[in-house]
Order: sequence, then structure tokens, then C-alpha cells
Amino acid sequence: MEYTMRWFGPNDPVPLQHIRQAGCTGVVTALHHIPVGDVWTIDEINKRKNMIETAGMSWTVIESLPVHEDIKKQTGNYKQYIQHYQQSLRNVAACGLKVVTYNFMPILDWVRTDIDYEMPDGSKALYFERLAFIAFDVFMLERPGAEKEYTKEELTAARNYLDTISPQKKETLYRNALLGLPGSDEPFTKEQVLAALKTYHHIDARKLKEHLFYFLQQVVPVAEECGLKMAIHPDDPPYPVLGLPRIMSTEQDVKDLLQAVPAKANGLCFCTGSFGVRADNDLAGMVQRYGDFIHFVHLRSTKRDGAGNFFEADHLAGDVDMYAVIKELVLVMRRRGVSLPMRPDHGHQMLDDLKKTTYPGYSAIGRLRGLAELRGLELGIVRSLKPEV
Ligand code: DNO
Repeated sequence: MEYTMRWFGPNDPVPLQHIRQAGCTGVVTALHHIPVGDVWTIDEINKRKNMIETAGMSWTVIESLPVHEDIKKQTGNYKQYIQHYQQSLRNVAACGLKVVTYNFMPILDWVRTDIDYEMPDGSKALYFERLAFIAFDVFMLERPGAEKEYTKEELTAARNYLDTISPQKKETLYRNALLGLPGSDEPFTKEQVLAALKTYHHIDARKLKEHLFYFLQQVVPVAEECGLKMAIHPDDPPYPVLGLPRIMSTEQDVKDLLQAVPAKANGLCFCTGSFGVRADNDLAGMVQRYGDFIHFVHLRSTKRDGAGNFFEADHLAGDVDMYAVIKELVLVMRRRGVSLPMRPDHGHQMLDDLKKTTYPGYSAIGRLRGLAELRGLELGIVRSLKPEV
């Protein structure tokens, strides 16, 4: 695989040189300073590309070219936003980029309740605690109708949970639960969040899928024309949250996506950390069945328990059978004659990074450790397989 790491741009506390020293030949990034919906200009793309190349690496994968909420809802100026997206695709292709990652999660991207979950060795991980999330949803956000989505026992337990934690912990929970909301360093007010959620009241999973497919019908031909691959990122976690539909959570969702717009350019960012939260997702099997449409790989493992909680485990531990996944990926790459870009997704905050402020999940050393382990595993698999005949 091509080894890459995510870089959040010039404001990222992790410098490009460290990414290179971690063993990466490529960087995955986005123009975060451009407002969602605006066109990425050739000038801005090239500026970023030059920074990466000057540091001795290449930029071929975008994560993400975000999709405007109007496109997801088919409201307002969505047709114009789709035209902007098409133009951005043409521009990034003109600059030599190859893969465009995006997601179609309404409002919120990833969701966790704790970003400093202490592991037995003192490093810190991201954690989703179901009870804490219910407490946030029902008693802090007071989302109308939320209580109907949980059992009586869960509601009582969530109430008790909230009564036992300190005001400071409550505030942290509120902040953490909304970290996936893009666009502000300040926490969003309850009113703002409820107002945003309300705009999705009339959109269920079926409708959201229709909107996704419509969007893809407009952009995939453009991607094909200019030699780009689109790679949808799965939902994280892979089920509805805060009453919002989620439509890229299961193998069936993948099937529907590929059937709706059949084209090589309509593919996946295969994120084992996101899909792997569901025990009913057979990750290695999915690679085997849909490997032709995987254009970018995120390798991460979560550990779930019976109560709906999960934490981000070491890359080679947790519930993901990383050996089986990488083995299938190696076979897919051989069959296709390609080397897929991969990044170690997230990593524990550890060693000197414990003293630093970094993007949750994106400290340097934990990812470096993940990458080193994953590379070693890949090499071992490649060497142990019979050479191609
Ligand atoms: C989280 C990431 C996601 C991902 C987007 C892609 O760490 O994997 O935020 O970048 O969903 O659009």
C-alpha cells in the first residue's frame, strides 16, 4: 500500500517533516479554509500541493471535499453547489490529484463522548459511551422525541449517570459529543443544534439515499471524465445518531451505492474503524466482494462491548481482524495491479504527545506506531503469499 497520514494543513501541530519521518510517502489533506460549497481554485490547490512536495511527499488523496448540507437535503441552492463540486473536481484533477474522499452524514461527522479515555498503559483513546450519549441527547440537548428511541432502563441509567458526574465533566461531555460538528471552535448552543437537527425532520434514510444517488449521478461522470475516483467514507458510528439518518453503515448500503451509479469512479474509502463498530459487518468479506471499488483505505480497530460502547483500540488489537483485512487487500491490489493509498486512522495519544494539544485522534506518535505495525503486517503477508504466476 501507499503509506500516508492525514495532515490538517499549515495549522496542524504535526509538521510535514514528522509525517515523512514516520515513513509516509504521501499526505492526505483538504483545503479546510475554503468554506463548504465554494469552488477549490487551481491556485489554492497548487499552493497546498507545493508545500507537500517541498517536504518530499506527494498529495494524491483529498480528505475531504465536503458536500454542502443543501445537497444532502436538496434545499436552497443545491444545484449550484453541485456545479461548484463539479468544478472543484475538474480543478483538483487538473492539479494531478487522484482520489476524492467525502461523506454523506447529515450535520455531524464522527461522534464520541470522550476524547481522553485512559487506556491501562496511560495512553489516551477516543471512546463512545452509549449511556453518556443518551444522557447528552435526552437530558442535556433535550432533543424533542429523543426519549422514544431508548428503553426505560437506559433512560433511568442515563439520568443516574448525569447526576453522578461533576459540572465540569458535563461540560466536557457536551463539547465532545458535538466535536464532529464542523465550523466552530466554540461549542454550539443547544438552540443552534436543535435548529440544525430540525432541518432534517422530513428526511429519512430512503430520502437521504435518493439525494446521495442524485448527487453521484451528477458528479461521478465528471470524475470519470477527468480520471478521478470518488471515495465515500462510512458513517461513524455506523447507525443513526440524534435522530439523523445514516446511509453508509452496512454492506447493503455499499451494494446500493454501487448499484445506483455503476462506475469505477464511484467507490469507497474503506474505513475499518467505522464499519467495524458493527459486529454484522464482515470486513474481510467486504474487501473481497467490493475490492474493485476501494480507492482509499483507513485502518483502525475498535473494541466494542455488549452495552453499545466502543473505544479505539491499538491498530492490531480490538475487534477488527487486521490480518484478514490486509490479506484481502493485498490480494485485491495484486488482482488490480495497483497500490492503494492507506492511512493509519487515528492513534492513541501517548509518550510526549500527552503534553500536546492535537486534533482528537491525530497526534503523531500513536499514528506512527499504528503505521509501523500495519506496514510490518502487510510486509509479512506479502512475503508469505505465493508469488504471482
Ligand atoms: C475522522 C475521519 C472523518 C473523515 C470524513 C470523510 O477521523 O475519518 O472525519 O475524514 O468523514 O469525509
